[in-house]
Amino acid sequence: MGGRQVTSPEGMSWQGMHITVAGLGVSGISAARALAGLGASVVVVDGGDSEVLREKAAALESSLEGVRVRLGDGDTLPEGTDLVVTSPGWKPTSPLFAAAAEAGVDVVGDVEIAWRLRGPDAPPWLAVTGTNGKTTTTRMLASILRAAGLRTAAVGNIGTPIIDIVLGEEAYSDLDVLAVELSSYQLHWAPSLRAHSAAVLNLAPDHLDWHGSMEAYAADKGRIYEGNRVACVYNVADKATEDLVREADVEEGCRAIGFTLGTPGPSQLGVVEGILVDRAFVEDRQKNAQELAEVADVNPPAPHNIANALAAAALARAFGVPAKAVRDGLRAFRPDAHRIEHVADVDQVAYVDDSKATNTHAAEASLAAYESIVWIAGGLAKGATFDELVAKSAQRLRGAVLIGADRGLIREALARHAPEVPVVDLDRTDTGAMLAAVQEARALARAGDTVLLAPACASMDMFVNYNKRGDAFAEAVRELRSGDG
Ligand code: UMA
Repeated sequence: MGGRQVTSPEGMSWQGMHITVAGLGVSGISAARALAGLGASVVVVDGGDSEVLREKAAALESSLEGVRVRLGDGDTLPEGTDLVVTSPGWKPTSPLFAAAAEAGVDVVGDVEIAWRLRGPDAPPWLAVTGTNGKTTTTRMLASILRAAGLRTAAVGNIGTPIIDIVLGEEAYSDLDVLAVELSSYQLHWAPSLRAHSAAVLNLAPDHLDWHGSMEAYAADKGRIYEGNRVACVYNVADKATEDLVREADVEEGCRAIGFTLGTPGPSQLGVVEGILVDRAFVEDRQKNAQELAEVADVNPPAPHNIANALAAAALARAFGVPAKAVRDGLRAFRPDAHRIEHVADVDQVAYVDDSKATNTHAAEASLAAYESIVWIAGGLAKGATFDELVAKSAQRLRGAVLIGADRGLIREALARHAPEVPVVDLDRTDTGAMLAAVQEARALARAGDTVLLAPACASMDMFVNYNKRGDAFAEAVRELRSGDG
């Protein structure tokens, strides 16, 4: 069983191995470069065959010996493959993996390869997953670690493939610790990963077409706790995350640490009178608590984001970071563009861009952060339903302005659960539609309200991506202001 033997967890030789890399995206290119650099013979396969992919293929093949790319066929296993290294987006049911199973060849992901390549003196990994908030939490964690004077990098699903760091120019062994964002896809394909400590922020149905069921999705998220050494961080308000800790097989002495927006119990971090406090990593936690930061230090101080900050603080504290560095790191943290980004105030109305809220869970968290909202929503629904979101948010809505292909679904949910809320249904998909939406929102808003772009939908019906959608919103708000001028 050549396939099985070569994938033994540690210390294997890659020289002369025949590796098939599935996907010519960010992860696939990183894996192919690394493995060819180690002497493996690599074939990258991709089901797509676009101009862009052809250019990427030519660049990869010409820059490295030992790499070939096959476009337009992602299903057939190349002859003689010893191991398949997949990109995260490939579903477990892909025909390529059925062919690999048939041939007795293992399939692993790029994160698994990074773990196996990490070397004996490698810095520990602090890992973050969850349905929402993982990128922000990972970045907050990195900010806190830096404030403590530690050398770190934020990697993984956040956009930098972990292999690039493990084999990268900045010597990996010079880093003290990694802040790693992991998606459920990556966790599925990384069976030997063992983090120092890990957090699951929350669990709501997502990516079910990939995983097949909620149970399979939760099980893959739960893998992040396997073999943790110091702390398994869970969300007290989300019992499913605590259940995953209970089911995990961890190292002796590893602790379950909860985070809560309420008063923390022993072994928890929480909030008391506007202060983030730690009752987990203190002497005599039955009696003592350590002040970490003020709620106002969290940017922005919306409830779900305070939860993110507590999770990041828990992981940092598990790594021994002092309380002051938690405060300094949170203060230094700047959220990504288009994530509850305050664009401007016009006529005492705040305009906030959360274009990144591309699903209903993210939109719900963002709507929960404001008291009186004119909501700009709509786009591509990706099979989602909006009843729960609208029912939960109805009492906060001053009005709604709907854009995009699937806006009818949101309009119907509003009619069912918030019939008194005024709705403007914009039947436009042209480039000026966002300006029209912002103008309609302004007409509905009163002083003290927030006009919130939290579409609960993907953007591709009208924009290249959610960044461009957010840019269009900010541009429209600027036009409002200059109109005032
Ligand atoms: N492809 C096929 N067949 C398939 C699926 C994909 O041929 O069945 C090909 C595509 O034509 C494409 C390539 O595979 O050329 C893309 O692979 P990929 O979708 O795995 O994407 P990467 O470019 O490798 O990016 C991945 C993550 N993408 C996904 O998980 C979908 C990135 O997360 C991540 O930043 C990157 O690795 C580095 O680790 C993005 C994401 O959307 C941001 N993640 C999801 C999320 O956060 O919700 C999980």
